[in-house]
Amino acid sequence: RPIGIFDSGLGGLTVAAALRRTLPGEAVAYLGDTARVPYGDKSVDSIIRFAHQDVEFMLSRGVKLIVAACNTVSAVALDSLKRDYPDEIILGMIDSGVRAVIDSGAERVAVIGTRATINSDAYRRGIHAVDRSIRVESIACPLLVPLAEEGITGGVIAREVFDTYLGRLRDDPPDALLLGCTHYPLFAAALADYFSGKVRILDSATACAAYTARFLEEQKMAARPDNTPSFGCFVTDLPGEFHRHATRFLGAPPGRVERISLT
Ligand code: DGN
Repeated sequence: RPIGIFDSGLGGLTVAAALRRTLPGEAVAYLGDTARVPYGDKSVDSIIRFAHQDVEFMLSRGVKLIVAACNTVSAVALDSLKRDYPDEIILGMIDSGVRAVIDSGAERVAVIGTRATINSDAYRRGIHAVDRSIRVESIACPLLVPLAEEGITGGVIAREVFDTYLGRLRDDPPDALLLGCTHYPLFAAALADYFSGKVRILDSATACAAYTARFLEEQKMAARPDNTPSFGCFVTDLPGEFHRHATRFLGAPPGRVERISLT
């Protein structure tokens, strides 16, 4: 059975890419709710409602586990999903991101994400549940999502946007920067450069993939070695547009993209 990965749109493909690198033998079904992206600026009620519909669709595809590959959904709706689907395995982005911060040994970390993720305070709460002594600065960087979708992941425009949100950290850099949004791994190189290599960049997509791989191994749910891996995408709007941008996020062409409706 496939692993179901869902996101508000394209961004979760960075998680799918990391998962395919870590678990090349697995079948993956990806859902991007492109008709309603971005979730990051929506209300908590809307995000929870959309996330429930995303999960229902994933279950209809017979997946063995679901990865909420959207930091916004994970920060805002995961508790509600776990309450309403107690028999299903739903993994989010927060626990693995928190683990990456703890394992980095950082004493001071900046967490960046969408407005909804930062307003939820989920990463800070998660980090402090493990270690209260870590200093956490949380900063919403909403412009980075459209920038990544436009393919502007470096150069003067990206630098201006970094200055707007992260300028104050440049003079007094934290030990680590957690990329708490699906789109931000695309800026990893430019951000490392922006901080002159002084800040450790922690990528929540890679962290989530490693966490999922460990989980499958522990639960003896990993695909058998003779499994034929596959990758299929479902979107709620404009499959052609998704296809055009997907390679940048996935690192490879996405294959077949089917349009579906969630409502
Ligand atoms: N996928 C969202 C996240 O990781 O928070 C970013 C895109 C969005 O919905 N704003």
